[in-house]
Amino acid sequence: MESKIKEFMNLVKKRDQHEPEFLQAVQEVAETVIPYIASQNIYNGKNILLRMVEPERVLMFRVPWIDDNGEIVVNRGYRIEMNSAIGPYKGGLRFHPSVNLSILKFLAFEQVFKNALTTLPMGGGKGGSDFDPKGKSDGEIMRFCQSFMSELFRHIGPNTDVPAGDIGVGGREIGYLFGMYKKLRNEFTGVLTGKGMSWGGSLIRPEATGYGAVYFAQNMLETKKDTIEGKTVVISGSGNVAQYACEKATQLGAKVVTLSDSSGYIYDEDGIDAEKLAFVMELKNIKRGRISEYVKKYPSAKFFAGEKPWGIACEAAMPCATQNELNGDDANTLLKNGCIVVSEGANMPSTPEAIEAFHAAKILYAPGKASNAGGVATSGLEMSQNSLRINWTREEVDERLKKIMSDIHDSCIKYGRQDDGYIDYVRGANISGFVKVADAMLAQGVV
Ligand code: NDP
Ligand code: 2IT
Repeated sequence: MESKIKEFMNLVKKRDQHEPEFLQAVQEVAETVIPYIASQNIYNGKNILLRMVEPERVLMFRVPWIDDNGEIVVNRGYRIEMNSAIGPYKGGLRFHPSVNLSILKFLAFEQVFKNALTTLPMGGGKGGSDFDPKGKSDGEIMRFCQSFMSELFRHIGPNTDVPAGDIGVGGREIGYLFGMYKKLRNEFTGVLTGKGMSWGGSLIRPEATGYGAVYFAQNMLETKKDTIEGKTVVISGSGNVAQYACEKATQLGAKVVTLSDSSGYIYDEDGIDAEKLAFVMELKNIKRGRISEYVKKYPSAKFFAGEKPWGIACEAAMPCATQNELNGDDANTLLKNGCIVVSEGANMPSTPEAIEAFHAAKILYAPGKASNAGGVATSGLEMSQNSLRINWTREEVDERLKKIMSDIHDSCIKYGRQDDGYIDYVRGANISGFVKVADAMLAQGVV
């Protein structure tokens, strides 16, 4: 089996040797899915995984725009249309200076499995730009989004490819992107998700990723007849996912003690309650400030510049910032300090060494493609509401979200339970997502 996996990875490495994040994401899937394929006659010998690692289409384009000083700036735009076997391409847009082909291909690849897990009919895609939104004026953000969409509009559509937000892309950016799409196409359709409530958005979509990751942690803890109530939670990030993970964990009786950004983390021993979180939301979403400012408002909290929060003792950890933000040493520190559950809000935040440590210690560990699927699932619910031209209530969407997270948890158990009862959620999520997409690909022939 080892040699089969190696042989497969060598093929991928030969083509994509300069894409480390993509290779990392593929390696994890290959290790779990190739042994499964070998045990199933219907998938064996069909090169399905080889077809899955090749995007159906990669779009790369120039995004020229004019900054507030009148200078012409040129960024690079991308959309990876990875797999449409079970539905239109679906996945977010990331605006961050680190964005490149490797990062977007890893995200698009993970998205294919994640979207399949949601039980909704969505294929996988991802896109974005190396544009850095930090320090830009509203006008600059708008002009950039308009230029980006003036190329992307010809490739997307409600039945073709439906982008949404990710790092650096929230409600404001989706608004500017939607406005330009509507103008160019002269069509009001559900082409993007994460829209505002008065123009086709869904209640609970802003909350969905963070809420879903906490619901998933609850589902995992239930297998041990435990709950999140009373637990100390360490969260990284302070953006969309981190904020709503903090909100839901607190509502369910946990104590969240950290948040972070790329400059460092804050530790609030007393817990980040609803009032403090409201301050963070205004600071990050409206004033677009830095998390370090938290300690000016709440002086009993501490700010640790340039550090990550994984050294703080906790029972639950939720990495909600970015890929590879939690390494093997961090994982060992968390374990030493008594962490028993890790629910990833970000995509691929734990390195392979960290995952190995969690598995060796047999703690509850959920990979992002399972535990953060609530965001895209609720995007799927937004698409349904747009097609039906109706709006569901907050309670209705939240109930559906909870049910989807619990169904994802069930599918992880179905394919991830080991002989000793331990649930390998990585294996469970990868095989379950694979089966759904592979069956559709087999039915549709070699295309
Ligand atoms: P936001 O842009 O709202 O927030 C991102 C947060 O992560 C910020 O606090 C940011 O800090 C921090 N961060 C970003 N890049 C880095 C970095 N290189 N090093 C350290 N910190 C960093 O994004 P989201 O909250 O939407 O996304 C967070 C994660 O969740 C991503 O991995 C995303 O792919 C994933 N995700 C998002 C979903 C969604 O619906 N939005 C759905 C599923 C997954 P700073 O401000 O300093 O950059
Ligand atoms: O990584 C993700 O799942 C997202 N950024 C959300 C994608 C979406 O289409 O809602």
